Amino acid sequence: NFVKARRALLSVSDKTGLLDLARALVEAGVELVSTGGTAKTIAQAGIPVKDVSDITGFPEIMDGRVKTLHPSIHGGLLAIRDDAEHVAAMEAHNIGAIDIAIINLYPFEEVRAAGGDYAAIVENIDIGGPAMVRASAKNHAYVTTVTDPADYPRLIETLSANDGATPYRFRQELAAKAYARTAAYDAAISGWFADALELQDPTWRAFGGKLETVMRYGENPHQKAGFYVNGDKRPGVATARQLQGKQLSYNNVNDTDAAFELVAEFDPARTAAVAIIKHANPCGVAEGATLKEAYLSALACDPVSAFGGIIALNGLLDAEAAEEIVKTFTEVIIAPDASPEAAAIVAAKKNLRLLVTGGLPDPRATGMMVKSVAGGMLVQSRDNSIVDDLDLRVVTKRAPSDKEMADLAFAFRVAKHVKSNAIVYARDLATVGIGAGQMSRVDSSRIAARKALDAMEAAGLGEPLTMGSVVASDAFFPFADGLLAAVEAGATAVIQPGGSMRDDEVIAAADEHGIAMVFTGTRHFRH
Ligand code: 93A
Repeated sequence: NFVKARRALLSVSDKTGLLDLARALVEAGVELVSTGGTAKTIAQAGIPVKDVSDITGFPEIMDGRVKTLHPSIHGGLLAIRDDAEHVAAMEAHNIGAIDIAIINLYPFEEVRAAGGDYAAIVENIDIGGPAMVRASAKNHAYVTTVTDPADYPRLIETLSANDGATPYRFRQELAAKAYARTAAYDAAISGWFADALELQDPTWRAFGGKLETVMRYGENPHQKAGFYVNGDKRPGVATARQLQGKQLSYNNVNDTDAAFELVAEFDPARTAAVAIIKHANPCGVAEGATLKEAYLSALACDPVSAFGGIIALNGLLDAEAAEEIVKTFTEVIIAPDASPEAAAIVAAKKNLRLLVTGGLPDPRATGMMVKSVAGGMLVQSRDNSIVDDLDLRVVTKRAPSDKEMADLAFAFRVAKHVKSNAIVYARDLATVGIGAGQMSRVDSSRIAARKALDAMEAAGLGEPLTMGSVVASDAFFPFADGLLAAVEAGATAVIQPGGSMRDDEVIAAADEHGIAMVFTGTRHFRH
């Protein structure tokens, strides 16, 4: 169960905490063996350390590509200590057992994220490190494998509490973590290759990610959760800088992602736009001449649901917008940037999280999306279709007016980000009613219209904002009833993919009511 540590191998790219650890190991009577740069760092601090070359009798060659890939090292890591043949082999070849392996890998993910060139990224694919990690973790019956500097204090405490030995359970846990690390590492490499070669089907990549944050809990307090990042450096929730506020929760990250991906559909060179998200669905989205104007229009769509929402802006958060936003209880604000005045206004709300991303992601960008199911996961390319690129076809007698057309495009852009079945009413480039996530399309229609009535009452208006609105549907209307519900709510134009068996009936119903209808040919299911 307990294995006394006599010799440790240290080979680390991230030298964080290295010297404290090295000192503690020496104090615990452990002999240190180390690779070039690591050995140098340790020796310079006056701590006794042997070079791997002294052990292997072989110099580090090929710019370090081959330094620990040697039987003296791998034999020392893999030998079964109470197997007579293994022991005989160790003696015959003068191999000394290695009891602790302290290894962290070439910073492949960091170099990739920093936008290193192809050759630099390839050079940062570590071979010897993962080989040692996997070897020592396999031999966890005897060897302790530490791949994360965050575990150094625990190692030191464990050694000192057990008279320089480690217990089996400790080695087992660290072995599990070691394989999680090498798996994530290789997943990052395959993901980089697939991206670099623009290979969009899942054949070319394994899915993993590096555990970035352990969260307090998951979707509910009794669930465990973590945030894994895959090294993709596009602006977004994973790469954002948090300027203030509490740690993001699992739900915060999910909703913030939904908010920012939605608002990124609005080119800031063309318009200011704001999205308010609750439970991963928008409860208000609007364009405006300014972000303040856009925010107020978005808020008017469903001010009740906006309470405790997540707000994304497609431009620099300015003081005027910030002043309005802080009037309503908000969980998170995410924007490409924030002015110092705006940041100061937000600072008055201590818990409000403010994230800046440095830019907007490209909605046309390729990428892969993952969803887990019992026993596995589903992977698909991102929905990077945007309404500007679609071949819009007028199918009714009446064509939409320019104003209707602008609202239709706006509504379809939003509908892409609403859980199916999605119905979005819009007027004057703002949502006025959103129906999300219903099992029947007509129910989503009814809910969206009902929301518009609520907003009317809240604003003390005489008629619902759906009067004279347009409506978008994420998928075709299977029957005329969904369209008739929209007519009843006061919509004058419709945008939908088309392609139903009963398109003719739906078009006839639209013509009968003087509705203008546009087919996009593209569906935006989102579940
Ligand atoms: O180039 S490698 O793939 N070949 C090796 O034999 C090897 N041995 C250790 N990379 C190798 N390493 C890695 O070197 C370790 O995983 C660690 O990240 C790094 C430590 O190098 P240094 O001690 O010279 O800073």
